[in-house]
Amino acid sequence: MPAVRTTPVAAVDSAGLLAELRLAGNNPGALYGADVEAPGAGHFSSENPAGGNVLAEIGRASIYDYERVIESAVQAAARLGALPAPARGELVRRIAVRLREQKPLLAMLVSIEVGKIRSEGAGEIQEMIDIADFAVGLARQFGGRTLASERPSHRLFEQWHPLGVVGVITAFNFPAAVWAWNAFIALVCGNAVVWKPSPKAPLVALAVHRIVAAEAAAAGMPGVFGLLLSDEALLGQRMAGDTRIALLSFTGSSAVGKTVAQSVAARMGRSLLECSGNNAVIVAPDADLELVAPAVLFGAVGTAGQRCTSTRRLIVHETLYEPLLARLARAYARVRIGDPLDAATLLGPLIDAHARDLFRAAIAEVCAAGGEIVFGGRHLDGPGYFVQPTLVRAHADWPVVRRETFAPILYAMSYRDTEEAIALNNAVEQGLSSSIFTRDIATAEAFLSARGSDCGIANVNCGTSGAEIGAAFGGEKATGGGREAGSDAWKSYMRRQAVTINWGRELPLAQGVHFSLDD
Ligand code: UN1
Repeated sequence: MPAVRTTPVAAVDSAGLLAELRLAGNNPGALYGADVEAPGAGHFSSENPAGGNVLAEIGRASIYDYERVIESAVQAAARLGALPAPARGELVRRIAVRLREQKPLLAMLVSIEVGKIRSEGAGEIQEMIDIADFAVGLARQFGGRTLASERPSHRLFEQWHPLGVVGVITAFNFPAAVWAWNAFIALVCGNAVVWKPSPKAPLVALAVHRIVAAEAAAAGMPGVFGLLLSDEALLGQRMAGDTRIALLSFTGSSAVGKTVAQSVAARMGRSLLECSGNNAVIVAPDADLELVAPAVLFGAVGTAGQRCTSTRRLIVHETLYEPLLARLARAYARVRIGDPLDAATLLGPLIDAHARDLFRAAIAEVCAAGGEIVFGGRHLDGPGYFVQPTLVRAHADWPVVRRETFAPILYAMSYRDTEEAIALNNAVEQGLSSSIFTRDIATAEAFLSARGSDCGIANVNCGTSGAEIGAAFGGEKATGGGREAGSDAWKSYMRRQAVTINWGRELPLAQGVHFSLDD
């Protein structure tokens, strides 16, 4: 396949973007991994996936940097926890103002560093703003339940306190928003936050960190946001084993998530996991294909298939199987592949050469198993890591269909009855997102019932990806069980305390127990 043309990063730089963020080696002193004066442990590179060129050399945080960042977070957490929650909300409100101002710049940086198309880069920053606004409101709504005590003149209630330091390890695909889900909620809950972003997206992390750290310092709360940049596993492992980190939030593969969970559990810490998905769309016989086609296109091809919520499996009623595949093939053929900064592009690059290799390996494996490619299947010549949007007739049992490949590959299969479709939806290790297209209330309700989808997200007549921040986000089984962002996900970032106050003159015991020296 011919190579795609991309906007040279130098052209963007001459427009002042990178210079304004003091990146791209203009000011090497600004790029050290723990945001300190001197690097301790060498460098690693940030690469532009659309061009394959190096954007910046990043100083790797050392073990000494790690100690300094964690210790200052411990001290900052003590100060922050003493601040009333609405005052913590005020800090997040100020951050949201700055994010609104910087949205175009940050969005473009997301596009340059991880290859999201412009609209999705903007959506990423909007998701940060949305969760910030949510956190500001939440800061005035923390409440514990008051319960009916069985004892006279007793009051029984629950209250919530901050945990201390929350660690957040994020993936490249949502290089800012997923951190914000965790960080802004953790902050209004009264915790300091130490962030270890993906080594594939350090510039986005640095830019975000600059903004939030400046606002925290201006609010008299320096140190509440810590940043550790490294391309080595060591610091993440250290975070997992570090008793000073009360909660460790991890976003990434199920395989790594499992080791993180084990290390954190070994010290009786808490982990919050948001791991792999293998999300399916079920298309019922009465589905409206006018809705299905764009939903599947966005779910499977959007973000180059690199969302944990991306649609990877298409489970179609046998009566609609051929017409839908034909329709999708026509849509796939019209997808513009190329420079994520070009407004006409729908499909940007995969994140790196390794991701492209995994795409190629999955295509080879599905073809060897007997899969039939309906559209795509090929990668484009460099520079950059572009692949075609790919639609394959496949079988639910094949190992390649059962694992998550972070690429725009959609495996299609047909079914006969709703029970079978739901069984196929649930027949994978992962349990993040799912959706069904139907106008039939019984079919929809079967999908939503306890015997329906086993995923953390179950949608009707909209796709698997692109959730709002309002509901709790996360999934079951190998996805890890964590819930982040909206609803009552804040409870993960606090410790609950049950309180009984006896305001009477007697000491009655619960459960009618008598324990007295007098009779
Ligand atoms: C992820 O891919 O890690 O629901 C998060 C969505 C986005 C978040 C995805 N709001 O697709």
